[in-house]
Amino acid sequence: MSLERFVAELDSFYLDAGTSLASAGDAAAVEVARVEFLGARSGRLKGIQKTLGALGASDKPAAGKRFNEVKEAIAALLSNAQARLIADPSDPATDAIDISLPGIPLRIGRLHPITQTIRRVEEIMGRLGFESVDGPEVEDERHNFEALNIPPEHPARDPLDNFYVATASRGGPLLLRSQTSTVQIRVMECRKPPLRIVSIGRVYRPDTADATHYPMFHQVEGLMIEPGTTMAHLKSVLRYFASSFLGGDVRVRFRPSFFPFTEPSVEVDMEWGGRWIEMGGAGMVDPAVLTAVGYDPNEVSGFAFGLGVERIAARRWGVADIRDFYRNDIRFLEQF
Ligand code: FA5
Repeated sequence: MSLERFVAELDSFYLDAGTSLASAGDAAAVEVARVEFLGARSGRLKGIQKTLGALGASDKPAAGKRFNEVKEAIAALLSNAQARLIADPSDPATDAIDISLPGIPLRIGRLHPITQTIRRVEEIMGRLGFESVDGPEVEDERHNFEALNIPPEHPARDPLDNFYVATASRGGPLLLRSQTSTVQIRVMECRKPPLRIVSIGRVYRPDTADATHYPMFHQVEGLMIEPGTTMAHLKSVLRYFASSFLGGDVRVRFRPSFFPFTEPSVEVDMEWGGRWIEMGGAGMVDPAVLTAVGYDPNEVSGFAFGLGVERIAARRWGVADIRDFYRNDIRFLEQF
């Protein structure tokens, strides 16, 4: 056989195979074309390959080169045709994606239980007229201690009991606030009574983590300043809060205590499984604190409280260890 004849056969093969593959409308037609042109046993390309042997030795290199070019070109057209059909999901004859199958359901996200608790506390306190306000997490010593009547020698200011950060050039040392009582001062500094606010946010203490402690936790601070406010108002508000948040049957106990910025002061305990758990501190705002922010203690009085958010959340849902809130185990978090 001559080289010209061999090349002419290859060209007509290329034309026929290309036309068939381009016009194949479904996967079955592509397969028929594949077998006809490229089939390993009796495909047309196989037949042409066999005639290579009949060429003269000097024609073989050029013929072989041309043969390989055509073979590769047709292989490319074949995979294009297959890809084109798979990409067309409206063709039921292909094994393309079945658009009638139900989809994979998306996992619905939800709010973290601590976020849910914060929103619920704000909602309950809002019913009593307490407005929600925010304060900074990086504080100066004035708002975290001094204005709250906590003098420099007080053990609560020990550097080992606080997370001090870089010393500010003008305002003195800065620290991650150890309590939300800072916000009482920030609000009273720029507003006049009457006041009813709650402030919920993160606080930081170098406490060792255990079932009831974490080095970062949240507090709910409440503050009410109005003429004639008494300890009875404090008890009523905390009882209302506890029964709204935890259920009507929850028992609340006030235990005498001491905080430098309240007088008298109490610890607020709630009953849980036959035991009393400390949920927070509270008291009547100390007259020295009122004076320091420019209020007249003869005209107004008020109460303040600070509750641990993780503890009330744990009590509400029966979580035995507050560290579970921060383990990020989806199986735990999914339950809320
Ligand atoms: C205070 O922080 C006061 N500022 C509360 C206060 C506010 C008193 C207003 C008077 C008036 P205490 O340090 O006791 O108080 O903390 C309050 C609550 O925070 C605790 O009862 C507890 O529920 C929670 N708490 C304290 N430390 C941790 C901790 N490491 N992890 C989780 N919760 C904590």
